[in-house]
Amino acid sequence: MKKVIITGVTGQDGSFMADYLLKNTEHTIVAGIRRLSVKNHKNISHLMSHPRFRLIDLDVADQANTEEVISKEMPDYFINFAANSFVGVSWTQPVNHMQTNAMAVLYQLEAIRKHCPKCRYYNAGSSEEFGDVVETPQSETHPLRPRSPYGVSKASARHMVKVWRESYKLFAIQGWLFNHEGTRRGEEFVTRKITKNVARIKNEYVNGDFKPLELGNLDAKRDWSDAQDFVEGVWLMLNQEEPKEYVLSSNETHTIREFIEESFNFAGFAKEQCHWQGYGLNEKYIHEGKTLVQINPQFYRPAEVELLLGDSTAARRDLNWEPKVDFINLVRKMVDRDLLEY
Ligand code: F7E
Repeated sequence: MKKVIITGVTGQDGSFMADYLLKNTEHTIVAGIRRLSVKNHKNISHLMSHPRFRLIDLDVADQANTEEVISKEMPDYFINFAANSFVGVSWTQPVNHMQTNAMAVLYQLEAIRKHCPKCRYYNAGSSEEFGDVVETPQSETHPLRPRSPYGVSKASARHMVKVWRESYKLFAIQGWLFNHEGTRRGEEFVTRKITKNVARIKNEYVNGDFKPLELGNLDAKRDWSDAQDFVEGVWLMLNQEEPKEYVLSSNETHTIREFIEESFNFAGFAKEQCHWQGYGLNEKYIHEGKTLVQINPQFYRPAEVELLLGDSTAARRDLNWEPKVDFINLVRKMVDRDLLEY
């Protein structure tokens, strides 16, 4: 029986990883949690009484705390999902993003190097590191060209992981995960914002009085998958013989506009009965004369990653991994849950 420290366990990826490992392995999960006066344990409440799951205080931005936890726990695996993961806010909190997403990785690598160099380490990397892409699709060989402070923080963490792996022979890796979503996705990310608002509008529509969903750039293209498929890919990556990094992606790309159309469609606003009207800031999505979606320029970003399309051929071949949920079933799953919970 081995010990796995997971950070960011109250978030989408950390909680799905804990579920996956408790179900598929005999390992003990030590969940590093940042102390908050108001707890955010919704995604892990079902795990609290599990005999192989326990919480510890761990603030990844605190070097002393990180070293103390790693030296005391001596984990076999350390999976770092703690991050400031919202790209949109990284322009207003760039220092915080560098501290949480990059410096924290340095603290972890140093503590592992000093106290438990046999520990297998994973840091959450991102397709945002590719930024303004020069090749499509993007595979492991695509250059790092970040477009946001968030992208910079993840790219710098990647360089550190590589240098620590090569200098100290650590099993330290950082996969490139394209967008991954699901029913535990934070409500500020575009997919969940859409499915939550579709559920709200569906319920309010009957009274005829509802506020339209407000969004920014509808033309950005993303490669979306199910987060539950990705935690399996991360675990496979961590258990190879040699430490090698892979892209995880669906290998399909869709616009925000398509996500909107499919979401409303599942909620009963048939695509054939809706239409787009106007251009730019005046563009609207209309159903029977009523505006379902409109643009609010506040949701545009100072610099946008316009197109992401992954090529996960290598992971599919070497790790025998492939995503089980495709785009349309991901949308359906998220809309169904939000309609049920509204
Ligand atoms: O934006 C556009 C926005 O915030 C997707 C994170 O998990 O994946 C995620 O980063 C797109 C962008 O995710 C709104 O401009 C339009 O083009 O859902 P998002 P993201 O920035 O792609 C990567 C792989 C990560 O690593 C990140 O941690 O949607 N968009 N209107 C909007 N986005 C938001 N959030 N809100 C809008 O109203």
